[in-house]
Amino acid sequence: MADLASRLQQRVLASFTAAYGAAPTSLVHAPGRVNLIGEHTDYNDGFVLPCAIDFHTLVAARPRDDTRVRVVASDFGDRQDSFWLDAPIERLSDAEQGWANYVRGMVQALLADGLLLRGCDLAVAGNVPQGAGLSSSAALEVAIGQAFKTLQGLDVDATRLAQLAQQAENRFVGIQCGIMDQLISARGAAGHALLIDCRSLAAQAVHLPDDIAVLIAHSRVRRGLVDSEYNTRRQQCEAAARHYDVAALRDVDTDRLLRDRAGLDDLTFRRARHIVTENQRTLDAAAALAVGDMARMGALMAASHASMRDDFEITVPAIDHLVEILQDVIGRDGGARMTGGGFGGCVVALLPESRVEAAQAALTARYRAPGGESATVYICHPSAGAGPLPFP
Ligand code: GAF
Repeated sequence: MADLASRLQQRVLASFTAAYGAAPTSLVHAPGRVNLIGEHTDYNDGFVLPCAIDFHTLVAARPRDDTRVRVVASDFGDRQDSFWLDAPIERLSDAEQGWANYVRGMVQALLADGLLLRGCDLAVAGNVPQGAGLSSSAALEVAIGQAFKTLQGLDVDATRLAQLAQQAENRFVGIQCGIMDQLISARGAAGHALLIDCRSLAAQAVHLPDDIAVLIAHSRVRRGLVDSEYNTRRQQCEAAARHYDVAALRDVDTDRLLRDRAGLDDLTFRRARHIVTENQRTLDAAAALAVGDMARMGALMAASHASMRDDFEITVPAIDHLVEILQDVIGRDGGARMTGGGFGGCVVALLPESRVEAAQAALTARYRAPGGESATVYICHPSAGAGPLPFP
């Protein structure tokens, strides 16, 4: 992993120098994330338990004397974008320069927050797998914010940076995501998951047992429906909150869910049941993990997956199969479930390090995506959130 990080560092520095003919003056990073449990609960003001992973977006930066921002993207064939801080920042077409909208959106959010920005030259490179549901876009937004913060010494804390990154995504890019991905990218803690209360944004670090590996298996199923279905799920949750007459489903407990169900159609009830039970599972999971009770953690992960499959209906058959294979290998020593927005993407497993090889072998033998691909497996380490990197 250290090799991967240093290769990434060399790549971003080389891109910067090739594009601008000078060396950068600072280097920052922001990580991707994997969510251990608590899915679709963030925009219901609920609880999530993600950890930042050791796959990152790096930004090399150098200040300019004017108000221009130039950016080169190493991961997109060194394509460049450029705009001015004192002119309206336009949204570009996704087909042409989709990546640049995350940069533009973050800068726009910083400006809208009243921060005085100076121009700069930026180079971006990342190794967070793209389109896998591991939050490569949140890592990019947070890394851009961190680059301005580091270059200019901006007085903006990690939580505010995450909120501005979420605004960039909601208002500029146009995805109505919750706060989880940006918050864990900004505030992750090495060796820990964070139990985040998405209403107060308070976070409690939960140590992962030392001999437990975090395995991510990418199903290689494209997350095709995720944007439209994501927005539909949000609307269904809002409709359920209106039925229960609460600000958000966070305010409904399991007793009330059943007691005041009358008049709610079956589909909306099942959506609400996922959120209400998932919030409780997330709190229980944080408690189980904290004492190293992996059997309980595994049971909660299994129940979370079943709820996403049957009530929230965001899994697909290939993902369900991937989870079953991992659950077979892991037994009661840990667990597995789909992670992220759904409709493809990745499965996360917590398992004893001694079982990682067996899990990999089982996936190779038993799993094929509908297109015939094998799963891609990443072994991750819970990592620190965004910040400056020592300059080489
Ligand atoms: C996506 C969103 F961006 C998050 O805010 C969260 O809702 C997640 O899906 C589902 O838990 O990653």
